[in-house]
Amino acid sequence: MTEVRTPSPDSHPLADHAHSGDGPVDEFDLGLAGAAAAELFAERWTPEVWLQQAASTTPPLGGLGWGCVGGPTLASLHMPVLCAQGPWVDAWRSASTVLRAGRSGAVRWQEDGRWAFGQLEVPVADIDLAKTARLAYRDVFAALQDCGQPHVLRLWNYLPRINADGGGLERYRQFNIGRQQAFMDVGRDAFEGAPAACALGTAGAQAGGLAIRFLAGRVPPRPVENPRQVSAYRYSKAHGPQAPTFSRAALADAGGGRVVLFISGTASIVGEQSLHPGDVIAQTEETLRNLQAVLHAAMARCSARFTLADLQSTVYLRHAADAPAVLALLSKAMPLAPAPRCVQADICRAELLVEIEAHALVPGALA
Ligand code: 3EB
Repeated sequence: MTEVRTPSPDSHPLADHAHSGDGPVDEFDLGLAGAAAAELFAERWTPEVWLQQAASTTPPLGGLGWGCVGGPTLASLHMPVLCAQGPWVDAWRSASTVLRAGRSGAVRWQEDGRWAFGQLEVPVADIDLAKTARLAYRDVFAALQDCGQPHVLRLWNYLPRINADGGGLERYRQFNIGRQQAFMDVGRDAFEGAPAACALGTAGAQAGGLAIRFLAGRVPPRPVENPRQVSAYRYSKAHGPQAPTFSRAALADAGGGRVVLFISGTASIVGEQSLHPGDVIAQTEETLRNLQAVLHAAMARCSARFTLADLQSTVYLRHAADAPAVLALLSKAMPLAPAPRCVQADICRAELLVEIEAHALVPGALA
């Protein structure tokens, strides 16, 4: 019988918020059967359940904490929660035998031999966000190498005052310059084959720095594009000197005869143009058409059948006051889906009022 060692909160490497140098790498043998290790699971937890699970003999790989403080292994995201469920954690876990934790520059990560979750938060100055983004992504790519799970399945980006001017250029556009450059620096796909992602703005005194989260794995995911939209990495210069680096969605084998679909932030964009300025309801309806189009594109690439009811979704709203109307529309449009979660955030184009992202785990196999 293998001895079970549970990380104690203060000795856990992720408890160390220092950003300098590479930290120690600890291994926690959790003494479970190995066969299930390849399976990936997503769970939506209350902050209390997160704390229990993180201290258990089967801790999650990591998670995104919304409006909550989840203890030493979870850095919360600084956005007001607008849904009735209140603060929550999107946890990612497997049934693995071993979790290994480490630090690569500013990134703290955990991996289980098949999947990895990483997080970083770095301070952001008023100018030169491109450089900040490039350096942050250098650490993300170092982490992917160090943790042995080199392929990104999904990236989440949060930055303060995303629509503000950053010295002659909108800060989101500066971020795009640094992000794309960082992909090129290490020879990663910055166009076709880019990871699924989102990029949102945080506001107010709690805005924090540039926060990045990622889920990675041993096997490259299969990118999916939306035929209603120009691929974001092919946007014209009208949307900034360097294009955003993300695919509309990504598909991966989740083990156990299931596939996982990660849908990037999706908004009221057709072609490459924002539609329905000033009308949050029409924007939400257009976004639903885009989500449906992504599901159809994904189904062409695997045997899984996806519907809107399969989606665990997160809704970002520029204006908190829009939450009741948008959530009511969504519960009508996808009545059988798990209740969407919702936070206040700035969307990366000033005219966009709503953005929806989602993941789904359903039976099937990659085609
Ligand atoms: C769009 O379709 C809306 O910059 O990583 C959605 C998802 C958006 C990801 C990103 C931006 C990003 O262009 C914005």
